[in-house]
Amino acid sequence: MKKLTRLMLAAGLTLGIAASAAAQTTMKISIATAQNSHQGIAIDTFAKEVEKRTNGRYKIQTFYNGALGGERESIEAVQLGTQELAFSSSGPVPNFVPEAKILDVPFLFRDKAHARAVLDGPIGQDILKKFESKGFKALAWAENGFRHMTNSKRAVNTPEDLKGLKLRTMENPVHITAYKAFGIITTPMAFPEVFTALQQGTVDGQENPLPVIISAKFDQVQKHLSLTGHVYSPAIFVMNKGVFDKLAPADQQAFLEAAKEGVKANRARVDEDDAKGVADLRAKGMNVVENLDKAKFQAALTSANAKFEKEFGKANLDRIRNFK
Ligand code: EAX
Repeated sequence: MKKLTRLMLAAGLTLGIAASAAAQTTMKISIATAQNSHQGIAIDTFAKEVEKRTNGRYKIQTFYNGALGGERESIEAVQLGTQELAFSSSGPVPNFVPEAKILDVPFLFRDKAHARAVLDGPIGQDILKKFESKGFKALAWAENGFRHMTNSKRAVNTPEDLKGLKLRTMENPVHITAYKAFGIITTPMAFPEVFTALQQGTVDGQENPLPVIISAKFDQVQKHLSLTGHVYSPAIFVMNKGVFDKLAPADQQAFLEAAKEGVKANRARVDEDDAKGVADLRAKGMNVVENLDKAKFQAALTSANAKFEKEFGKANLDRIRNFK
């Protein structure tokens, strides 16, 4: 009898411990940019919403400024399971999920509304599913925004002005193909190294959306900004698939909804930064070239576009271009 009570007590204790451990499950999520950014607000909102929607049973620890590594490393860590979650631009994603590559094609999207509609619609959702066979649960598409060129050498007014500039690029094969077609000397590099590379003159410039240029304070190390808007830069909430699969169905739902809230906050901040970014960066001393003839930049990519049509199929590209 006594033995039985002891056993029951022990079982109860074990259960109790398991329950309190569940009450404190902590997961990590990271970004390469600063907390005060469109990505910081994305993961901060996500963390808050997960906690709220799971009544505090899950706590999301947030890391900024590449504290856990660059974007490629963070996706790798999620795949391996050493980190549960990451928020990253699509830059390094093709190295893990090649099907996502098509979204990085320059001048594919007319504007943010077009890009968001594609990502939230069947095309974007199909690509999210492709992450699953690679060890990820992709929770949602978010964004960086439209990328623009900055450099320390000269004002870029036409595609000819890009020729011979040494620019840092993301570790993304589609971008590299396109930028080479512009005549740019491409130097792929992880984001956490970019500020120093610009400062030391290892590269002349880089390209990123206004929210990244502002939050990374590139105005301190770059004179010229041209609103080329040459490519839309998606971002993504990714989670380790094994970790996601182990969640109770209601908690899985909570994580998915929290990611949606993160996306809303992220997009609102991108809109805000895009609206005030030019004035802000001018005030900080940058020379900004607006109203470029985009058709000229597009025309300079004819050879690259032929490669993209061959790789992705014209029909697939047109399906995105013509999506309403
Ligand atoms: O995600 O690497 C890049 O240029 C990215 O746009 C940046 O890290 C934000």
